[in-house]
Amino acid sequence: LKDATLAHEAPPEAAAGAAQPRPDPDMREAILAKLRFAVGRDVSAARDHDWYVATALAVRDRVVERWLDSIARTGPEKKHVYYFSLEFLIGRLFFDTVSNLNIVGEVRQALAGLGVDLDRIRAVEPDAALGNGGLGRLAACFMESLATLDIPAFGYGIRYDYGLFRQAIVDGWQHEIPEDWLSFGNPWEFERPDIKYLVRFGGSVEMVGRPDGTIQHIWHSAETVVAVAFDTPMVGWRGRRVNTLRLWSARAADPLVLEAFNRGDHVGAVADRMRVEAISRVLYPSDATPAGQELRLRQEFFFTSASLQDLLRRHRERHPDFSNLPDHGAIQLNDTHPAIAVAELMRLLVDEHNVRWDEAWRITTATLNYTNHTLMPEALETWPVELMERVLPRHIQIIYLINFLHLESLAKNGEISADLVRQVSLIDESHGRRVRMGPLAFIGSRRVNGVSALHTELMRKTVFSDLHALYPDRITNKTNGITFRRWLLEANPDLTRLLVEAVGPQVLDDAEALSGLERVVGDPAFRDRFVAVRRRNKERLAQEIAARTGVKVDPAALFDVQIKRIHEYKRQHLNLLETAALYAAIKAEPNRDWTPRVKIFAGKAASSYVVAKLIIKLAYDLAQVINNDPDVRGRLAVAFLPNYNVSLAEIIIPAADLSEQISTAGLEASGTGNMKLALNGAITIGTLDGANVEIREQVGPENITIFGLTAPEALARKAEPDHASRAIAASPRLASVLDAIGSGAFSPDDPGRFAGLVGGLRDHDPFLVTDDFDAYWEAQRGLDELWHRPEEWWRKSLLNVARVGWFSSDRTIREYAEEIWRVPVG
Ligand code: GPU
Repeated sequence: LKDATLAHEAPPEAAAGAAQPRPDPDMREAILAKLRFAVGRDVSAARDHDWYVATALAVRDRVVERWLDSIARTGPEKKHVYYFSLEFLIGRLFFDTVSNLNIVGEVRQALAGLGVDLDRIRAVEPDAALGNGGLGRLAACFMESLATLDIPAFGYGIRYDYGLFRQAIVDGWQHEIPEDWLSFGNPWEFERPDIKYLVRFGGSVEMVGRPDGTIQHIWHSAETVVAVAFDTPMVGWRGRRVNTLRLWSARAADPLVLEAFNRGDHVGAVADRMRVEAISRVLYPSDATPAGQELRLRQEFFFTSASLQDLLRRHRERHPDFSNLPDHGAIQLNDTHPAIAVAELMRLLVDEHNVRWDEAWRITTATLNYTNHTLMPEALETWPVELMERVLPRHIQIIYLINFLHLESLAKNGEISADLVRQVSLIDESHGRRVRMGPLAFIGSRRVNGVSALHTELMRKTVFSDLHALYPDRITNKTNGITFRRWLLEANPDLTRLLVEAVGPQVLDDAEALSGLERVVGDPAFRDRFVAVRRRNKERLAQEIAARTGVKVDPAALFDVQIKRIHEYKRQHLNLLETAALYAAIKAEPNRDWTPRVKIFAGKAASSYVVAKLIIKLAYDLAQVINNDPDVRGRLAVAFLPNYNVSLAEIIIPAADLSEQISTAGLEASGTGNMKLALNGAITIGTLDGANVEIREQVGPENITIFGLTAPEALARKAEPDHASRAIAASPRLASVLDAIGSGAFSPDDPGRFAGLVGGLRDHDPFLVTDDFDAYWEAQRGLDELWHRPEEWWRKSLLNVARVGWFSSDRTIREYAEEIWRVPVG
């Protein structure tokens, strides 16, 4: 068992019974050879980036061996999982790969022998930020767990030239800078020029009668785009299996042909080419709010069609027909972004492969599955019928037919009211005619899942209640999870080493083994070491804060962390109101024994989301006043860290004492940052929302701070028209903090800056910030007191680490495998 633990990272004395890595001359030679012959640099001239690429390529060779071996070992006969997702928020791959292959020590030593520091060169790698937030990161965690569990799988998505924008904060305002992540090349991807498919758009549909009386539909498309495959190996823990992430890039169909078409119009020909290649140019930066633009629909169809063609081709190479497709493949639709798969799979089977409609429907609904990630009505995707007719004329026909048959089957099962038709029809007639992608995905799928227990229950009771009544077995819950390899072993190696020592190396393979920690929570020596590890992590974060913002913070203070996309429903502004109120309270009673706190925020706002950008500005303005006020120095500081991404999360999470999960109950489908923070020892302050509910069940109610309205209470409260004014009238503290912010106390350069934000809270407050304010304030003060009893605080913190093993994405994927995909788990 070579490198059985993280021993390769540890000094020899810390390695609990594990063998030390042998110095490996091969790795050194491999790196040198790559530097010379692949990078084209001499050792004397090599810079960090050259070393990074050379090392990545040397490591990649090891990956490729296992990759080819995985493919050979599996064979195309075995059932495959196909994870369709418009987003894969991967982050960096170099250290993840080295760590999962268990060669950290080997690589570190080889580089050290060449005078190169592993940690310096790993920081050179740009994040692969092909996603916005939780949904995209979940897809990345799932790819890792699929490989870890030895499940043959493909991830399918888009190879965006530009990932999620880089966030710069200029005077408190967010600016978006293009994320040109491929500009220095990408050593992890393999272009596959031979794996390409034609994806068509527009035009018209001709109907031709066949001799047997059926009708054939011939789609005369107006535009053809080529989808070219780029494959990235996805390495599982201990390199057990390597799966493929296949991302499609859009290319114009033969540019020469195009040019001939546009004879004499060189500029027009190039412009057409730009329009085609725009499909894979950039990730839409909105999180949970549909962009609604034609380019987005083109992206969705582009990758869905290419992926379906790819897997159908592979099936046909082995089988005479598609009748057994569901036995050989299970497709998971990550939200409705690939929901057009329902119509496209039907089209491919019926129009291109001459499968009978009923048989095609049986195959489709036995192969597809759909994960829902939000209940917020404004976030549910719909497409104008008129747009779909223009972009996908054949698909709209298929959707109409699916809808007709669906409504007809209801009629057969009893009387059907106009009301029920309105509820379950795939066409929404209420705001112009629109195709509802959620119901389309629901009807076309074998299983439909939510991402936490509460979310799934609300799916059954709210958005999908009518469809649930018709198909009571279809909805199932699969509570989200996170990969412990990235979020514990890689992000927090010191804590990992301590855990291995305390509970044994099996914790590296089995997250539930963390429960062994229960035995040592009362051991003061262990606790001191735990606190010392956290202290080092906090020092590192303090350095990062100083480097990024200039704010100096004390690592001994309570690090209070809210890191996630900026959204009104996530309520960063509730946290900011509490910050301003705490500032006022400290100034009013400067001699009290206040718990020193650092309020740490990070997150991006969608570029068009004006209120979210104003919330960032509010954090910044509060920081300016608070951090420069000597009256509160050492007791309260505020930092907004720019450009939150996976790599920054890896630094913040191991250093967080308090995890803010304060969404309006009923609105956060799950949350996954909540799991990462608890795993690293943060105590959660949160509402009974999403997976917080299950975190409470796992860690015990005494080890989490829950406050505020529950989901049913929130729903009822929102319906009371004067709820906000009553909440404000009942809370002098809230009233005064709203007055201060609203009148410009924190924005003297523009006193009216936050008047609209505060006015919105006074008038509507749809996210119940005012209603939950007092409960939140009280909960925070309870935590202040707890911080003064460190023994109790660290006991709770440790129990969080001990009890969150269930949130491993290995558990989640095992559940998908058993119940939804019906594939064996290795
Ligand atoms: N989520 Br819909 C996104 O990140 N983007 C989206 O477009 C939609 C949902 C998130 C949920 O907000 C979060 O609660 C959940 O944990 C995550 O998906 C993964 O399921």
